[in-house]
Amino acid sequence: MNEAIAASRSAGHALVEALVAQGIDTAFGVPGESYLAVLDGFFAHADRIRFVSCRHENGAAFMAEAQGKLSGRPGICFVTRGPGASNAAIGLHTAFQDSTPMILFIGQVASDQRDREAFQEVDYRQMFGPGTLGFAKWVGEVQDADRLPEYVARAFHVAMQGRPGPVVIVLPEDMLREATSAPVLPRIEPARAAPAPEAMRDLGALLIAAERPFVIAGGSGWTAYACAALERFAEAWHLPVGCAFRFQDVFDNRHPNYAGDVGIGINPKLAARVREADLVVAIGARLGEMTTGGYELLQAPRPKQKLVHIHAGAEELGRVYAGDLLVNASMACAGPALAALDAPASATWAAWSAAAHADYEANLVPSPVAPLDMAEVMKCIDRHVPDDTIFTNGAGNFSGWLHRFHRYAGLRHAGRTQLAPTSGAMGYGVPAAVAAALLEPHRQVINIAGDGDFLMTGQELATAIAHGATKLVVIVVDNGSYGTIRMHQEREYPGRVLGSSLGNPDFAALARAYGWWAGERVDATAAFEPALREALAVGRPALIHLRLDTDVITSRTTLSAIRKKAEAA
Ligand SMILES: Cc1ncc(C[n+]2csc(CCOP(=O)(O)OP(=O)(O)O)c2C)c(N)n1
Ligand SMILES: [Mg+2]
Repeated sequence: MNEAIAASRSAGHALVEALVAQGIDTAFGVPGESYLAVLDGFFAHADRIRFVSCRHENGAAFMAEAQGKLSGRPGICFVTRGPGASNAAIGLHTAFQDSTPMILFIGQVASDQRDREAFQEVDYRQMFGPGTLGFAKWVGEVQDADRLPEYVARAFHVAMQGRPGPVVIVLPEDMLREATSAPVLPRIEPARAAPAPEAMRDLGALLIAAERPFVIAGGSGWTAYACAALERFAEAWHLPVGCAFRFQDVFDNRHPNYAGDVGIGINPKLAARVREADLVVAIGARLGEMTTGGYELLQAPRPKQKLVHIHAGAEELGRVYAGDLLVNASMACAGPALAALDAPASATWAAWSAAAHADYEANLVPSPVAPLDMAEVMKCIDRHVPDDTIFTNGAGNFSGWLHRFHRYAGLRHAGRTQLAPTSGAMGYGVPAAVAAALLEPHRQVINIAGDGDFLMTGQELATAIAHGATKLVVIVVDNGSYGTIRMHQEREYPGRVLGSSLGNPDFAALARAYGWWAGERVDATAAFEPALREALAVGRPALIHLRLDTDVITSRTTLSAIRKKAEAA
């Protein structure tokens, strides 16, 4: 495309050209009459970019969020005004909490109808604007077709720079139809903050002075190169490395320095170790509620441990914690700087580090459960799928077995292998899996879903078939319950159970109705392996329905034990 003289075309076409120029080959959405000119642009450029039409905007937005997580560049979602934008809000919230680059384009009423509460009119700057913490880094509205490339370019910059996150671009219907000869702008690379040399020297000094250091790695913006550098840093300094909540693929789980995940359902020994550390070096992780055990493992606002926090977003530094050293740096620059730090010949804490890994290994040994042992299910999956398999999940206790027993291959070897919402959004797993299967069709994708979680976005099974996904297996863990909530009820109000029981469909029959393969329901551990073999070999999307006793509420305890304890208290 010649940048200097672009032929005149509608702004809708120019927008699709701009996405192509940014390297985007897939956009997700649900069509609406508010952005027909953009759909026509997708039609015109169908040889270079596809529009994946979804069955609900929550599915489309989650798919775009997953695209952002997988690629490190903004995931792209298109929705129509009021109703479409409202449905897509959960994807924005997830991208915000997970620091995922994403752009949500929303069709808007025509400019000459504005402010009348015209059909489906919403003011998105108010709805998602920076005043509403948690939805968007920036909301822009394009008034002038000639400035559309400028808005798209800024959206890409804002979504990727600093702490990555979602951006909303509002597109008035009449603007999209206007002709423009504005040239598209070249591919954007985010500006990246690098750590100052003095900061690295200070970090070295803090490490030398420490006795029990601990690294928490996580957040977004990691590259394979930066992850490899982090590994070299951990090896040279003999540091134990834990991964932040739902960023378990930042560090290879099989590496001898790996200490486990610092998230929900944390290994108690790991929690004790983080508390006991005298220096915590948080690299890329946000230090949110889930990673800090409710701001308790690291006490807010002044932790007992010395704290070094390295983060790409300056506004994250000192937001909650008064750290001893705050370093504003992108992971792409921080990784190599850490690897370049001169390490001492030996570290006094080498045994502490080895013990951290031994605790992680010991935590992989489950206590047996009958008739269906979820730990064995996870181990069986790991035996049958390659390292670069992408695992997705939504929210619910079922995810605890995945997070505890699956060993995520590090991003440095396999790219991202974990698509999971730190926002705790139920319904994330199915659309994320469909997106992954469409975007990276050569890789196997496994979604572990809860029965509650699955039905929030299960309609996207249709999208998987319509767009030709193949290497995709959904495993529904059916305990007949919004089990997580039941667990909290039994803890806080023992025996007073309301609203958490589920009447479920026949999940396998449902999947078959969508054109998926599904076998017999799996009620016992021994039946899982043959079901998985078939699902992996069938050549089209497959669903496995597992029946789990409601009482088996986590990998560590039962509902009856929780209730008994609460009643005794
Ligand atoms: C969109 C959304 N709605 C509600 C919740 C609150 N919530 C968290 S876990 C959960 C139950 C999950 O049920 P299920 O998927 O069956 O998993 P289980 O806990 O039974 O393993 C609920 C309702 C949430 N996290 N997200
Ligand atoms: Mg359930």
